Amino acid sequence: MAFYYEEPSRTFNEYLLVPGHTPASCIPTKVSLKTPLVRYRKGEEECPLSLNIPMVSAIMAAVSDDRMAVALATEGGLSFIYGNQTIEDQAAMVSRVKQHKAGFVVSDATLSPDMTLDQVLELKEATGHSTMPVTDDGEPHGKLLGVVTERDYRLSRMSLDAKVVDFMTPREKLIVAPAETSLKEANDIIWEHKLNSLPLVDAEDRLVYMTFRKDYDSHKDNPLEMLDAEKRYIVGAGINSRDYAERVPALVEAGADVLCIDSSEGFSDWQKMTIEWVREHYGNDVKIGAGNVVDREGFRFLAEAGADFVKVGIGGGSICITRETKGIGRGQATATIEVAKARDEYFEETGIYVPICSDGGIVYDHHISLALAMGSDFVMLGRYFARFDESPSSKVVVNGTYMKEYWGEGSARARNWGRYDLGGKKSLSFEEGVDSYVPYAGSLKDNIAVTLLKIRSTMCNCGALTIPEFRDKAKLTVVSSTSIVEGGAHDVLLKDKTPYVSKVR
Ligand code: RVP
Repeated sequence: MAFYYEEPSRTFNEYLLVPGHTPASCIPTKVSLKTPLVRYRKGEEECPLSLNIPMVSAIMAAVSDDRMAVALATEGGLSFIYGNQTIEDQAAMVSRVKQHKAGFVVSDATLSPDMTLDQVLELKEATGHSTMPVTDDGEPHGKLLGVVTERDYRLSRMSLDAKVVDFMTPREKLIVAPAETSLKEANDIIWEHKLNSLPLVDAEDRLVYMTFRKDYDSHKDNPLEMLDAEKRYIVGAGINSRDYAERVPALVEAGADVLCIDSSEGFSDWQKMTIEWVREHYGNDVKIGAGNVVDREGFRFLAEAGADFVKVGIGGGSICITRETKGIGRGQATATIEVAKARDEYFEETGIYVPICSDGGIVYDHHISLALAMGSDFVMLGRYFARFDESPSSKVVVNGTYMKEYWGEGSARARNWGRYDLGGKKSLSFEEGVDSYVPYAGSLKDNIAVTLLKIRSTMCNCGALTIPEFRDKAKLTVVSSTSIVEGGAHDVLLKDKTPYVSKVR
């Protein structure tokens, strides 16, 4: 006979935190959001790889490319570069992230001399960069021919067909420095000559890095940056359980710091075989997460197989229709709570702590706090990050409002069927995700600052300065559907939803 769970499976929206005592010492600026990313012997050793904020971006083509990875690592989180692309393209993205040393930029807006002003403007719009190096082949490490900034063109006076070579500031007028220049020295040169940028070149005059005045300042502004021992950004990458023998070596070679098997349902022999292959070829040097699971058994299976972390969640993603199409899944809150218990039980038995990640279904910022209180070590978000400038998807206008495109990896658009099947040969397939728009929200930096402040404030309301303390002290309550209504603005007419108003004297 089938097994029935006694309790209904619940979502984050059905819970609230009941505040505890807040000591005077407990203020948001003192809260640490540091959290382990990979397995370790808790109490005996330091976790070999931790996040400085408990947020990672989803393994999705609409979310995590190299630009997102740099932006998120700057804030203390991590991106998993999407795996639904050729091995070469994915490895190239990883390698571009690793070429970004903090403050040293490999330009993703490099021009060639025969490009037109129109193309320059397009690239400026797409990347948000207004200073663009010009190289002989248009590649980031080509021979340096000049630089274009907004000061080099006047839109009112120039044709859009004007060629870069005719209006750039040419190489002979540029101040450059050798590739070995330190960030401090580069910054001194920038200040001394009142520059906005300084190209660093090798002995053959090939461009190696760009350094910017604003980046030196921002480096000081980003104390949580996720950097490796060589001051390069930390980055993750998604893999699948089919081509790992080719993909993993390419990603490791490109410098990926951590991998994650990307599958909608991870309680399978395919995942075990993938982890075993990695252990056989790399021992514990290559970190690999697995998932997704929604119960104790699924967690134990992957933890025993050697996963470095385990992702939790089936069917909760905003673009996900797996529950509708296949009838599998579990409320995200219930799944997180049960898997967190399984993680603690596994730790009690073995001394090994395997972090868990609640993946999908975060709608409001406070859902992140709830997930952490329920025992999640960090959360994975797709929709949240897709809304920002840094996501790879297009910005469009829908009914007069700016939106960004956001599509599921199981949608017809992504055709990432490998993420959804069980490893056998596939001829037929069906969609488990949709293609959609999400409201454009501006820059990652501005948004994440507010989100993190909310999490820190909530933690202080519960008297906690660290995530483990928060988990210990949190008191969670299930809310009735009537009290959910009470939780939002109610019984008032919202001004921004009330367009036609006339004044009465
Ligand atoms: P959300 O943050 O709610 O947008 O959810 C993102 C998560 O949804 C991803 O990390 C992944 O687990 C899941 N996903 C991605 N594509 C699809 C799909 O097409 N069904 N689901």
